[in-house]
Amino acid sequence: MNYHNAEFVISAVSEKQFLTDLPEIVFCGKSNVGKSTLLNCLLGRRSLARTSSKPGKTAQINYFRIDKTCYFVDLPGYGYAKVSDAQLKKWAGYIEKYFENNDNKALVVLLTDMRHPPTGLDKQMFYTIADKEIPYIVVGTKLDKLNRTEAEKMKNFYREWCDENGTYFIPFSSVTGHGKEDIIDCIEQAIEERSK
Ligand SMILES: Nc1nc2c(ncn2[C@@H]2O[C@H](COP(=O)(O)OP(=O)(O)OP(=O)(O)O)[C@@H](O)[C@H]2O)c(=O)[nH]1
Ligand SMILES: [Mg+2]
Repeated sequence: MNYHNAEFVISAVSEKQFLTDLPEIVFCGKSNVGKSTLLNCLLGRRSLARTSSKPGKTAQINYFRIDKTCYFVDLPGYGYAKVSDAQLKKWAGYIEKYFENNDNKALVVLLTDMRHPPTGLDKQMFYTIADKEIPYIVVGTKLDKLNRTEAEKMKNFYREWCDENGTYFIPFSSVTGHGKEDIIDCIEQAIEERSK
């Protein structure tokens, strides 16, 4: 798959706008964890998906078509307290609707900030996905912000946690690109599985 052949398709705000014609790779995790940044890094683009140092940047379900083969789907982040309850409810509603039809979901990439253990909301999201029997992996972002000792400690923690939950952990840094190839391998494998 040629990751450079990527285009933004739609910011969906209602069920009617959800796309269903290609397999989907879904990026999901709390606000500010680095979903849009990871997506740009995989695509080798600086700002195809808009990023921000302020949480709450991605407010719709954004679809990017990759090489006419699959969609990368950038979900709004959860857990950001400064957004109004009404807005949070709206996002939760989109996400719930989005996971109602899982026919095309090839892989969910669950992101978590490697500096911390998963939050309650992270766990809730992870278990929800696991229940739906969609293949998923956990990616720990911001590895570059940890020193070597902390990085080893958190890698071991997450590996163990993922083992217990029947999934695979990949530490990642958008600054060094660490983990990018591993994530790409998982995506390629998931798409291959889907097309069997
Ligand atoms: N140092 C470092 N910074 C990162 C990394 N990944 C993301 N960031 C930074 O974290 C901030 C948030 O990144 P985004 O990609 O916008 O986060 P998001 O998960 O899409 O956030 P929402 O759209 O609000 O849900 C930005 O300032 C990024 O530059 C990483 O691996 N290392
Ligand atoms: Mg975003």
